[in-house]
Amino acid sequence: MRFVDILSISVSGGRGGNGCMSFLREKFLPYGGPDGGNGGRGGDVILEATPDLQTLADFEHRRRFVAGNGGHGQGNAKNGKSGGSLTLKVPCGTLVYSEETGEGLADLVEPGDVFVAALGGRGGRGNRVFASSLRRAPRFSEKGEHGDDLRLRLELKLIADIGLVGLPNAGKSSILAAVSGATPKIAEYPFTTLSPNLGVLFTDVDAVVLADIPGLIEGASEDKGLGLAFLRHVERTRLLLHVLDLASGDFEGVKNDWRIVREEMGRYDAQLAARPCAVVGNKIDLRDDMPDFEGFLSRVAGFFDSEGFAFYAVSALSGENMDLLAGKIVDFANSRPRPRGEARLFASVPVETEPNSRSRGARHKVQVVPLPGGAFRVLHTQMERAAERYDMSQSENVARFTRLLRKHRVEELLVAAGATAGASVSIGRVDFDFHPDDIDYRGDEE
Ligand SMILES: Nc1nc2c(ncn2[C@@H]2O[C@H](COP(=O)(O)OP(=O)(O)OP(=O)(O)O)[C@@H](O)[C@H]2O)c(=O)[nH]1
Ligand SMILES: [Mg+2]
Repeated sequence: MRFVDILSISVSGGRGGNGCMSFLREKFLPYGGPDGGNGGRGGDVILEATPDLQTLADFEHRRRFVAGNGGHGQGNAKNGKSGGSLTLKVPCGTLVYSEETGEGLADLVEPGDVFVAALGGRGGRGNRVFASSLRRAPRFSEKGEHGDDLRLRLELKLIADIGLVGLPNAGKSSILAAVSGATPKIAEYPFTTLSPNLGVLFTDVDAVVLADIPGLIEGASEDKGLGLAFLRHVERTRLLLHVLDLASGDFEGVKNDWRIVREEMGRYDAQLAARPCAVVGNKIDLRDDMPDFEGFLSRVAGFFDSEGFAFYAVSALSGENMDLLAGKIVDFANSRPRPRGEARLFASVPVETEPNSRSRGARHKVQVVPLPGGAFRVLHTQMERAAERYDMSQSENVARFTRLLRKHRVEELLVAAGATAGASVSIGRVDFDFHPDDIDYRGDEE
């Protein structure tokens, strides 16, 4: 399967069902009370992190997700069914951004982390709800609301404890295979690894996750080789293992290899270059091909010692010193357990507290915005929602809505903004013609 780590999707909550206007009709009971039920709530679109996925590739073929609509209310006080919610599984480490604003909305790190990406619309209320001792026969009901509708950018930053970095062909994938159960592709040519591999090393305390990424080369920051983008998958590790190929037996060459990778990492992110790092000199099984292997190895070890980095000489192929390396990895991971949740770049929103995308940026002050062509838009969250909810084919709803406009002095504001009779005015998703004062006002209160 292709490795995909950035893409956009669109999500829509289901529509709320319409409320019903109905009156009880029974033989011998000609004037029964209002009995219209409520519409059901629209379903939500939810993102949930799972350890079973390591890529966003599943989203490549389907980008649009719509949850189920709520059922309409019916007579006989029957409420509509709630719409079905849709849960989309994403890999652990998925960041969610609003495509429109760029705002970070959630960072799903731990298995089971969830984020309500799009809330379903509220169901409309049936006329039964509006009955009171003063208003015995309400002849109106509400329509269901639209669900949230938004575009999201998903970006995966894998969650791993330890990251393997180095030049192509150094043996990163071989080391991953030797210390964990992973079976990455290993071959004698550079750029064998084209997308990150994760491997797990089980310890008494916990499982340590290692990430093996494609090799970096000089100029990776200018997009040479596979570029630096894959470094995002070691960004959240606590320790880097920098793998060096010792096969050349050339001290200056090894130092140069080290420098290249350090510099490229520094260009990606200075923080990454400052991350705790241990150096692994690999392929020491080839010592017989080198004239003064011991002298070479002690120079390399001395260099890293003076630089302040732990150094381990190993052979992923023969297994020499691999137990030692695995032991060091485990010690490190146990002494510095992964801070749960703290790896998050920003808070993820748990499902029980509504993310309430609607209250996010709610507009409480009425604004009238002139549009080209003599039209106007009224911005005000409560009125926008009412415009959507009120079924204007029912005259009592028209009266209710008119009262709301009066309460917020919309007519005056429109006139002040230059609106003349017949101007087109939009509130939320609904358009009206502006006819000042032509709707008769019956004084009963909400
Ligand atoms: N002799 C010897 N060869 C090794 C050792 N470790 C790895 N190799 C070989 O080196 C080559 C590269 O190994 P990989 O593990 O694919 O290297 P990599 O760093 O993952 O390479 P890229 O994915 O291309 O960045 C393969 O042919 C391995 O068999 C070792 O300890 N000794
Ligand atoms: Mg590899």
